[in-house]
Amino acid sequence: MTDQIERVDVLVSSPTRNYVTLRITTADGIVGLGDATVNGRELSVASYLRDHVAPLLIGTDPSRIEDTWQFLYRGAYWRRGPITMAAIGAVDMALWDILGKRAGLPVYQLLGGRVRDAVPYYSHAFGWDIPALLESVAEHRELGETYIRVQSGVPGLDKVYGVSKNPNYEPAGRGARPSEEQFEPGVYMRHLPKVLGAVREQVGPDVHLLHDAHHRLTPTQAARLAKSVEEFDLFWLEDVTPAEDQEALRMVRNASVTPLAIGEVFNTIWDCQHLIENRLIDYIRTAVVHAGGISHSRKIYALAEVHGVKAGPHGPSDISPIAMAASIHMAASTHNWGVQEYMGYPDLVHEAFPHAWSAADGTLQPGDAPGLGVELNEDILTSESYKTAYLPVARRMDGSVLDW
Ligand code: CS2
Ligand code: MG
Repeated sequence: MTDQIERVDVLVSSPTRNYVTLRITTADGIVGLGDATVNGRELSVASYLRDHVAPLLIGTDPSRIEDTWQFLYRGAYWRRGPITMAAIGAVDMALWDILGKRAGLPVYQLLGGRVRDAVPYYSHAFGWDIPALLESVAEHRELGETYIRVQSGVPGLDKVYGVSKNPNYEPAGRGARPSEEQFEPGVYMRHLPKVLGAVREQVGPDVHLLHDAHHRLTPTQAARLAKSVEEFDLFWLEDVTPAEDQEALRMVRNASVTPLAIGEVFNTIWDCQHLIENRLIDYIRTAVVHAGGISHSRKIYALAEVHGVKAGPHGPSDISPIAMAASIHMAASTHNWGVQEYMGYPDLVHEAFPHAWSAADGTLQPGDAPGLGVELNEDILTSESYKTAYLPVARRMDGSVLDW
């Protein structure tokens, strides 16, 4: 076969932060790219790909995308989990990229064509106090954004998720050990309604506001918080409890009509199934890279569509522009779409991964380059080597570990 897979490379690099990139090359020279980045565990995915996946792909037919997915998922015997599913996700993205390039079509066309003219995104406004947050929100409004996530500092806490002194917020700190942060739910829960009230007053009723509680509350605390912010009409309240305790959300659902989003730490449809089938959420947050790629994400979104749930994929700067491309192609062609998270990237990341997709005035466009429409700048990627970095660990004031 002239179009079989001839070469598989795994590139681990760190243009401002660590990324794991899979490159599959066919015998007739077509290159497919996939993102395999799992923030803080990049080397594990790189090894899974290099040691257990790449050798199995050599000589196979890249057009057998679903069969390759099933082979890598079921053939490993041990399944699910962020490392396995990011590795499979990267292969899947790369094979769709190759198919698009061979067909001369952008991936969204292969997925059924456009269902929307532009893909709305939300980015991150944050500030250590309410005045600083309001200033940040105003800056995002000036960019034409109509979906804005708002995160603020909490009085008495010197570090809080989602708030940074660096405009390019990267939660993973470089170093041999994770940093530790203290957090106390009570003071946060009392402060959030003041924050959201001030933002809602500034932007008016038509701007979509989002907030990420980042896994930290008990079910009862989550129910109380969701009820306390109902009047501010959030687009969604995210990760209000640890996602794996899915039945917990029924308490939140019963207490409030604040829309709920969860799932960025999920990696298969089976993780999402209970929440979706019981309509315990409004938006499913799985990212294409972490949930087995395009092929598996399509199945999650289809299950969601049946139950009135929409996609709202995770899209921080710790998924690479390749996975962002895949997500935007899916967003352009998936009916039940809520909003795409898009934090933006430092200039060096855009230079390391030249891409056809674009962001402007609060919306994203996939571009019409064949495949995913992303290239690699190998000079940058080879000059910026991996640097050990970990996401923080949170502890309560009594020293016990809390979800960060
Ligand atoms: C956050 C992420 O964007 C979000 O919704 O939950 O920033 C998350 O903290 C990071 O992706 C973790 O690497
Ligand atoms: Mg989140």
